[in-house]
Amino acid sequence: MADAEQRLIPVRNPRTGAVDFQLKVSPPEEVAAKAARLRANQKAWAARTTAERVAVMRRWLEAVSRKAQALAEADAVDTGGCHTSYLQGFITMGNIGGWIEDAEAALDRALYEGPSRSMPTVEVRSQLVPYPLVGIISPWNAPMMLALLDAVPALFAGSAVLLKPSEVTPRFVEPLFETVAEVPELAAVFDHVMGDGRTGQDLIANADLVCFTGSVPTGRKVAVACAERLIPCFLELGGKDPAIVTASADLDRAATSVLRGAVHATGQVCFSVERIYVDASAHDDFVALLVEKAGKVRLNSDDPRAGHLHPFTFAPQAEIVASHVADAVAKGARVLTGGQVETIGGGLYMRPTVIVDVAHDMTIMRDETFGPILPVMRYQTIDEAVALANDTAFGLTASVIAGSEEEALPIARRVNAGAVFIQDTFLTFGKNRTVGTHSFGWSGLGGSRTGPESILRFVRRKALMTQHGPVADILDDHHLGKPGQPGGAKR
Ligand code: TXE
Repeated sequence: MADAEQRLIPVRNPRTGAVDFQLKVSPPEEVAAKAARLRANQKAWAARTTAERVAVMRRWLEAVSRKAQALAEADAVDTGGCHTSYLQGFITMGNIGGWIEDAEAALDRALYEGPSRSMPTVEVRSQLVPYPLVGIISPWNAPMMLALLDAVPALFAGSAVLLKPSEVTPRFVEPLFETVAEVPELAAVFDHVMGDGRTGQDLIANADLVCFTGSVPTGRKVAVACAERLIPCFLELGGKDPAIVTASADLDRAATSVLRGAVHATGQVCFSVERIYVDASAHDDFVALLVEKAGKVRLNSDDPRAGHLHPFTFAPQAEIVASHVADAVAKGARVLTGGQVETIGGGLYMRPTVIVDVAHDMTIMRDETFGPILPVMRYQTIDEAVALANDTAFGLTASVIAGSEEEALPIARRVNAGAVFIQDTFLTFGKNRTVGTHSFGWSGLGGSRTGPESILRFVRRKALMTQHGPVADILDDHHLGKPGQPGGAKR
């Protein structure tokens, strides 16, 4: 296709507000051609043993470690200089390195070889067959991490991967795929296409399985498109994650933890704390501590590596956050600190925003805000706290901070969320390859993206079944087995 015909998407720099990047959209025929290339190459990738794939990924890990700095810099330009951006090199290395250690065992544990328990003369052998082409549609927050979270286990499982990153944060893609190009066996099965939702739909039209991270409305469209094709999709959507602080909690510790959990990455994290419920007797002291600590948080407007909060990565997000604050104020809430979108050097910033006198008829307590907001609401009883925490369409994570783990655990067990953090917030990274979780409500759909399950999502389990006994005769009344025997017909 001639350059003149190529669709371009202007990309805004979150720190300056200037358009300093033009994204070249992959036309549908390019998406189809890349998908066909990956699909053809995937056969050889799947035919390798897991140990052989691990050896290839080890070389990729070395390439990533040589480029860790450039990857972090690109991710930081994309996001506006998020703390997590500067850790991207290490996070990616941890992701690849972790699966190097765990992939073989996780896949082996899914295999069965032995007699059938219901038909003892039948021997069963399982075989894991990777989905040929996994399509990944990723969002603008933590752009590199969320692009690779699903891609890496899919590659270890033996799938090929075609990634479509968010059109808002495309700069990390070039250095990332330079590392991929250093490992030809990997480049044969891992590629990317660029564009917006249209390209996302083109990707779905070519994939055998889709992993999506992003908003609920777009997640619905992705699910519908996958349903039309009858291919599996795994959705990681938003959250409105609650934190409960009980009367006996160490309030200083609680305020420190809740503040970080709510404002890290300017609150642009799916598992950010977005609602805080505090026992009425501790409410005022807790709020005072929160305001004091929030006042010490600095913007990184002067230097992306200094300060704590970066600008909004996606300019429209600032409007969403401001509208939630305005709705709360209009309904009687009070903003104690922050609350204003500040334009500094072209970037849009907001300081930690502590809001009290909030209620559940306010948008800020119902919809994902995705900003540095700390709406605090008092409760009278633990039953009320649990009811408020569960009064949501979402259920990604939650936190309970009490006087002791013994006090917090029974509360945590009653909260509807895929992971509940006890005596702290923001512990999602602790799950990684250790434990799988299922999101509640609108926060997700499909198997877990953490724990051993996360790699098993990319394989179909096939059974090879050998009959070692006599074959059943249709003319025999008991050909389905004798009543009461294993496998026997029930009368
Ligand atoms: O999401 P979108 P965005 C929430 C957060 C934020 C909102 C919007 O509240 O304000 O989502 O963020 C691609 N078919 N979260 O704009 O629109 C799009 O190109 C196929 C929660 O990032 O969902 C991008 O690559 N694909 C969250 C990806 O979908 C389509 C993470 C995500 O875009 C498409 C980020 C379509 N019709 C935002 N339309 C979390 N859970 O972490 C768009 N896309």
